[in-house]
Amino acid sequence: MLIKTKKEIPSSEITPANVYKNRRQFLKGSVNIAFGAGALGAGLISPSALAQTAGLRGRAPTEINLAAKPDWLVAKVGNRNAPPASGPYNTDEALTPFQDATNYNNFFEFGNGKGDPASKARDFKIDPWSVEIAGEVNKPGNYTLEDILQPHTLEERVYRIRCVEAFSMVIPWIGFPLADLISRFEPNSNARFIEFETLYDPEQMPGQAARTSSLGWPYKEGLRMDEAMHPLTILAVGMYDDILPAQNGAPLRLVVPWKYGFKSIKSIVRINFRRDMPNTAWNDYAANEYGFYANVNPQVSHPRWSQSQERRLPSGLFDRRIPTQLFNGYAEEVAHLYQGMDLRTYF
Ligand SMILES: Nc1nc2c(c(=O)[nH]1)N[C@H]1C(S)=C(S)[C@@H](COP(=O)(O)O)O[C@H]1N2
Ligand SMILES: [Mo]
Repeated sequence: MLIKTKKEIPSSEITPANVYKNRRQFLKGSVNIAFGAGALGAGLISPSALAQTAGLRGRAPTEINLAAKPDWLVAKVGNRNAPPASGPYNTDEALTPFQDATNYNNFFEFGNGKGDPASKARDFKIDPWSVEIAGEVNKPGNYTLEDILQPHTLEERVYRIRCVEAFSMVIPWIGFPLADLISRFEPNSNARFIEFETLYDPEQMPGQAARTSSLGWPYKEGLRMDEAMHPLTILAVGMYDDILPAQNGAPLRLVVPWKYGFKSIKSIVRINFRRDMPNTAWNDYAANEYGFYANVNPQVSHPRWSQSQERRLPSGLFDRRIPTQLFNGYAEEVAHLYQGMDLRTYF
């Protein structure tokens, strides 16, 4: 179990600047691997293998990518509840170092390379930010981020995240149950699904303007209502004791730990309650490869690679491969949601 402290990390424990810079060079020179193209071949040497920050959350505050950090949001993230010690809401597996979690990202709005989000989202603007609540609800409208977050008490959730490309991390998110937000806006009895949308802003998000991009924008995701109401499903506004960096989905993202990472949509601007199952970005792109459910399942291969193992970051000189667990290790909590469903058909 990691001991959680709120004290300042001594500067001696922060990654030395030269190591940090070397790593940036390294990432810049790395080959871009598009989503799905050779999932297991993507073995970058982890920055932290060089920096050896294992077990530390330490970093300089300036490393966070954002045009500005709203004071009220920083204060709110700092005032969260103490986390429950362990159990499904908090794995005690070693955290992925901050450096890896923020420099090896999928956020195709900022480019196809794993290092693109970190380098191209430096000045991402999250202030002002608003979220539209739409569809089958009693209280639709445009709400400021402050209105959205105001009644919710934040807590830490240390979850595994497993990408469909077969890498995984352990990340300490800060957020609140999506269920609490849903009940506030009072969905009516027609609401059977929820659809989420990411910001569309090609001026800030070069991947949306690029002709090389094959995804449709805005990025969309969706959940069945019972999945959305499950207590493991959270909206996150922070990670590693701070607000979210741009590359991880600032200022507000979904985290659904038992599903492949692409369900955990970043930088949300719209939440739409629907009668019918929504289209989703990756399913529209390749329906035979990326399903709506996308539950982590070692038995159901992606058409182009096995899902039986995963590469746990940080990887050092050699990849650390571990077996993938059904529902990413959350089967006890969520398997009942899919009772009677053929998980091969509804992948
Ligand atoms: N809007 C948006 N959300 C997104 C993505 C994306 O490209 N755009 N990538 C997804 C994928 S494939 C993964 S694995 C996770 C990665 O989250 P992380 O970078 O915080 O680890 O974000 C998901 N959310
Ligand atoms: Mo992913």
